[in-house]
Amino acid sequence: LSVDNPATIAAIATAPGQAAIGIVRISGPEAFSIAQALWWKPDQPFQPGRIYHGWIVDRSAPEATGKPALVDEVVALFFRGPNSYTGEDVVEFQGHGGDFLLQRILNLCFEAGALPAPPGEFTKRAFLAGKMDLTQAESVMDLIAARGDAMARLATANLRARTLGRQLERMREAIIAVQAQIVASVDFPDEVDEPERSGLVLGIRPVLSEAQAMAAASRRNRFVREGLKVAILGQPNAGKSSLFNALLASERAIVTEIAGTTRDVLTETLHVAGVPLTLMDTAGIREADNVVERLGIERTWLVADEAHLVLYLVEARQLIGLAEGVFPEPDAEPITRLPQGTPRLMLANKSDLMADKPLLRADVMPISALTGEGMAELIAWLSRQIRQLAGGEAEADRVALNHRQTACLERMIESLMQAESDLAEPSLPLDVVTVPLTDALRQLDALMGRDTAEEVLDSVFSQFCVGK
Ligand SMILES: Nc1nc2c(ncn2[C@@H]2O[C@H](COP(=O)(O)OP(=O)(O)OP(=O)(O)O)[C@@H](O)[C@H]2O)c(=O)[nH]1
Ligand SMILES: [Mg+2]
Repeated sequence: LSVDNPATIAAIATAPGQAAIGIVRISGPEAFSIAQALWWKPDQPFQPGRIYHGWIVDRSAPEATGKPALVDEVVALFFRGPNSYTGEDVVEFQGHGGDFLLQRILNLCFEAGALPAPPGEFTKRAFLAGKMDLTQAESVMDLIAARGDAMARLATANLRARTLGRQLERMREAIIAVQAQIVASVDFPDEVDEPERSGLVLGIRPVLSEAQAMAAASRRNRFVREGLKVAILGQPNAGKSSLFNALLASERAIVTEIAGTTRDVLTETLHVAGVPLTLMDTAGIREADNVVERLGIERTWLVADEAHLVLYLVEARQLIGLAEGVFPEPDAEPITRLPQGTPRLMLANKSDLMADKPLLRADVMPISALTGEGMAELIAWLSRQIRQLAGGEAEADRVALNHRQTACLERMIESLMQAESDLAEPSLPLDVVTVPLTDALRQLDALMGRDTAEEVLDSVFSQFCVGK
């Protein structure tokens, strides 16, 4: 088996468990004939782009009447390569969604000559067939794994418009242009003058800053992929668990009037502005005698340190008569211990008990976990924080690279910086600079999953008309 003569593969494409529909997918040169072997009408010629309705049969296990055993009633879709997901001939059987049934159809495919598809093999074939670049293949995975709308939107943008791939391609062309000037003058010193080093630096610098901006935007956007942790902190009985429940619209946490109710950290997901927030309810902070409560409070501080955003609750009535910026005795010390760089919002809870004495402080947001007052403002604050963390709305800012892509991009940045500093060293011969530039190109190619040495050469000869 080779790239020219690949195996025909088959796999169950839907998740395990019971469902209305389950799909078995076959891809490869034998896909149509394997489907034929399973089809109830042995001589029905399948037309690509058509949908067929009928039965899958098991010819190895005939019934008493001598007819092949019926396996499942299905809808069958036929795609003739290259007009398919993988670029090969593809057949999809949409049967009833049961594990046993789908496994039985799959086994029939194997008996007819298909091989089990390793994980990701269909998308890998799509990539090898040039249907998508590597970042698009990864976007397919991202889309499937997306936990929120923001990540799904980034993934679909790259899948549809190849936003990332096209940006990387522009960088690649700029590096090749610089590389070509150097290689041409080094290989053909008689025909081509040595290029000005300052001009070469000017060629590299924009790519370097674009790559650095991309890495920075991606670091900022990491939460789009991973979500944001939001910790709810405060004194016992401030109403943290009540707020947690109110935001989730569910009675998830135990709420009582006993101070020290919550001990363990509770976490649940809440979606705000398309981003999954991991909301964390914690044990109220105080000098506790009880060993269990003390352990709980230790966890509160661990949560505070790892949170991206902190909501700190104080009971509104405790703020009566206090000036802006001043908090009651038991809160003052914990507030100073909150992690410095983490954005925080001070909340004055139980505002419903203050009907006649409104708080006039700009540094706290009045809310009531009981009546829902202030919840819209709180959500608005969270969305604002998310927008700020995400940086701008410009297309260049809308990247969230995975680990592999980040590693490639960072190595590429290092190589470009190396090239720049080599160029600044007049005693170094020019061809030394080709080493980091070649490496930068290799990283870019790895990022997109392609191979290029040839193209550098092509570019050298096409740009410079070296003659002969
Ligand atoms: N009136 C009023 N009561 C509230 C409000 N929020 C919470 N409470 C009450 O305050 C008490 C404590 O609420 P909890 O949510 O358990 O407080 P907590 O901060 O989680 O307390 P610990 O888990 O002990 O740290 C309960 O009796 C709640 O019903 C509110 O907005 N208004
Ligand atoms: Mg609680």
